[in-house]
Amino acid sequence: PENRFKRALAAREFQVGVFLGLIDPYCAEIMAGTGFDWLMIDGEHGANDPRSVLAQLQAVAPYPVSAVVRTVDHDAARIKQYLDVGVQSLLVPMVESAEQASALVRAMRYPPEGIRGVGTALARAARWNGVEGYFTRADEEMCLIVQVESRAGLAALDDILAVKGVDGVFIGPSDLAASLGHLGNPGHPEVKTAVADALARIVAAGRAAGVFSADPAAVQAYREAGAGFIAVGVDTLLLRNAAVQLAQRFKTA
Ligand code: 3PY
Repeated sequence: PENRFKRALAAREFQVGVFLGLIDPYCAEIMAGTGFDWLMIDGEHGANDPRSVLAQLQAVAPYPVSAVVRTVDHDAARIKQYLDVGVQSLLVPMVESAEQASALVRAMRYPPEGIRGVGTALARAARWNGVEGYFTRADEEMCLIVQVESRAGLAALDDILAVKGVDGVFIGPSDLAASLGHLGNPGHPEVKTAVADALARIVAAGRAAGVFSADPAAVQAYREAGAGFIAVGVDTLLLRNAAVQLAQRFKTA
């Protein structure tokens, strides 16, 4: 099936999203109906696996929202399992070289372009069942977003942007802050300047630029710097903040 997220990024349609860390299809379905353009199912900091990711993909499928899955690492075998359950858009953390980006592009494609193993799992047996030219079509609809979030990643950004098959680059301000010596302070001016500069370089290279920020002023600044897809919150924090506010409102002194 057509990858709506890939098309939206290529068409420069601004995509506002939210991170899902609650590891649950019930929560994912609630978030799918809230108006966000994309949801990031977090397999890096959330304890997801292919089964929990599949359950969330199924939960959000009826809604007009795109699902992006973040992997815990660059492992091609793990990526294969995600693709086999139907994931089409991957966000891969801590990419620091063109070699790493190329290896990810290959992991998402069948031979001869890539190394993806050929199986008869869900993606092929159900979603693409009976579709003419499956192998080529499946490759074409893959969307790879690499995450640059370290000093080394920034230094390699131009090389990474030159890798064919990288649809976009997502800047991780929290890890970048840590790497730049400002652990816990993604709002530090040095970090914000580095993020905005990276976003502008990504756009200048003709790729989609993405970033996370829960600070509305920073979201605006990053949008002005060229970010085409931004995650503006996390379900865990949204739940907690709403619950704390409600409790405080009715708590007797
Ligand atoms: C980061 O900020 O480091 C991320 O990974 C995205 O929030």
